[in-house]
Amino acid sequence: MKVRIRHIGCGMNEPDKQLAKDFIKFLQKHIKLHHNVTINFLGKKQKDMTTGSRTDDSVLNILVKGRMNRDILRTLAHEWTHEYQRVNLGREQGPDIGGKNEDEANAMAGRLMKMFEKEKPQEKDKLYEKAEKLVSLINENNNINYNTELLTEMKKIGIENLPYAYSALKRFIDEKTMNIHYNKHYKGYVDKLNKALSKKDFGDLDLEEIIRSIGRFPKDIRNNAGGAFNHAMFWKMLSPTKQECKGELLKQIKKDFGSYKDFKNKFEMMSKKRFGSGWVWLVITKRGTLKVMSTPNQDNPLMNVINRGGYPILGLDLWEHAYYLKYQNKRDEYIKNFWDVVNWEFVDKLYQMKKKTKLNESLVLSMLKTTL
Ligand code: MN3
Repeated sequence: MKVRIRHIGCGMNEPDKQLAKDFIKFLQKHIKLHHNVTINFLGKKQKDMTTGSRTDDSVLNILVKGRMNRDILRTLAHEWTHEYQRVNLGREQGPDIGGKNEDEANAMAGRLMKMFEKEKPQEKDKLYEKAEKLVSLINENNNINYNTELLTEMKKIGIENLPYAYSALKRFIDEKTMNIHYNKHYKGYVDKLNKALSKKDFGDLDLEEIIRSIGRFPKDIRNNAGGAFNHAMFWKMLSPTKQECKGELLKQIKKDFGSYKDFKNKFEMMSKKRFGSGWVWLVITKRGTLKVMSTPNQDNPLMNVINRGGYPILGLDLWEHAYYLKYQNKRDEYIKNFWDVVNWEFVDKLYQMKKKTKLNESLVLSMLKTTL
């Protein structure tokens, strides 16, 4: 593996260049890439970038302009993590739940900076030098009114885009409900989660890691992290075009439930039995088998407070906010129509991926296990 470094009008002096080189060595030690990358330290931002960007042919662009500091290295660590996700983990096309790639890169970058500071305490002063300066540089470059929040912005949990129009799932749910569900309810969970996370330093975690370790968080984080994660999954589990369940997944369903019809019946029965608000899930267990289960409120089978959970690969929102405008009290009908919009292609991909990785291990956590 080779790293090619280019300095393009970035005004880095020799000590800065050395620091950057040391940092790249450090990155390679902890997040090993096996392919060649080019790192451009730029004096001027390119289009589509704020402080960093990346191309699919492994070129990382990092905005420097005059000074080397913590935020610049953090940006580099962030883009480097994305390279790892794309090439080593093959995540580019893969299912990316809850903005996982982005959240994970943010969390990783934060962690890597702390580790680097521990390894190189003599560089600490330099790293923190004039962090505000970068912000003002970006301001004049962009003509966007950034404020100092930019520095903490990177730690936030992101919002998942809706992969279709609000009206695209009409057979299942109407445009108005979809709009309110996505913009008011889902975004509300993410906003409240970020607000709650900012009150105390819980460490740099991505959303999935928060879910997996939810027991150590207060109740409001449990509700809002659950709401953020469940809905981020849910949007991806729905498809505007009707799909069939097939392949490996169908085989496993037949094996664990007897037949596809038996699985559907079980899923519908569990949905109807859920009293009040909650979710019903198809879950892959630690043993690699499939099962149907239901969770109350915004809990998720992946939460470490849930008994005999697992990784959910399909879920249905049973809150009234998901269906009431269209179905009112006819929740059974809403459950029935769900089958018309299941994105089986996505569910199958998720199943394949989770079958291969150890269920109770976050990829990034396991990468850094020795240092945590
Ligand atoms: Mn909902």
